[in-house]
Amino acid sequence: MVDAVVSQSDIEAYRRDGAICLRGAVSPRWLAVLEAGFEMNLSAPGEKASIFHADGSAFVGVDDAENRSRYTGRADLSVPRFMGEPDRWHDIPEFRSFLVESPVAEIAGRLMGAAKANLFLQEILFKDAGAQTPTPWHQDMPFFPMEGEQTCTVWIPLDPVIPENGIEYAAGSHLWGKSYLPLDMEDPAAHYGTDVSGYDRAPDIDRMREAHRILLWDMAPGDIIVHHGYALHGAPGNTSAQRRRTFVSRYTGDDVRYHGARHQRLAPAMAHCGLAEGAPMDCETFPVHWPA
Ligand SMILES: O=C(O)CCC(=O)C(=O)O
Repeated sequence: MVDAVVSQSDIEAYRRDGAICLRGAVSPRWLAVLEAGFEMNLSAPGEKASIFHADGSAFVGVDDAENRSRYTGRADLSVPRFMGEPDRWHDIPEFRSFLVESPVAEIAGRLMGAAKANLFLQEILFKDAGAQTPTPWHQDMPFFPMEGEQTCTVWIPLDPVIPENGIEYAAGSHLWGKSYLPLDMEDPAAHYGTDVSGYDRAPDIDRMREAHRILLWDMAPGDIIVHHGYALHGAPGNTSAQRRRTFVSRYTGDDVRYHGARHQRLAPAMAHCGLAEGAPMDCETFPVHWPA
């Protein structure tokens, strides 16, 4: 990572657009560490992995009892797939050392304008060449059992990113004052949770692209994106000939409070954090990674 971390103009661009691409933010040394961890994760998916095959069949990790019955496919790691898995930093040392020792949490904290950054979630997202599963337009916050403004995701691709395998943002959407219904990524006709009050339906950005400033960056390994928890974003299926491996870490700042009660699906997975409704995020499950 670079020493300067983030400049004042980076902070201003992040505040204005809700997403920023920082060039060359991860050093070759840290990239090699992440690559080693990623290969370990890919070759041995854990019990929380979700795997979607190009033919539409899917496999969800064994601990997901609620959803297991909805899927007919089995994991076949030899065919194009979209795979995600959360929180392997607990058992993959390379992920842990990157999160704890690199300036990634500091970058998040400074962009959020926070005095601290708690790691909320670490994930890998792997889109094989030809894996057609899109990520529909969404905000992250409605999926998460918390409230507040200082939340962000650091999106770190380990492969070149081009429009055919990239991620895009509606600039400024984090300032619209909206919270969009968290659609089920695997079945966008459904949605997570039973309490839909307070949510709007997300606008169909793809049908009105000219009405928005869409942010979409070509990226080289080492470049990263940081996006706000309320930034509206989506990613098409990977129609390119190259796979796209992305390491993702998500952070909360000072103003975020735990609110598990309104989440029917995600909160139970986080219930072990032991936080009371309305509590600050500080706990073993969401450790403060910056300042160290
Ligand atoms: O990488 C992708 O395809 C989607 C990522 C995303 O939506 C996120 O990290 O919040």
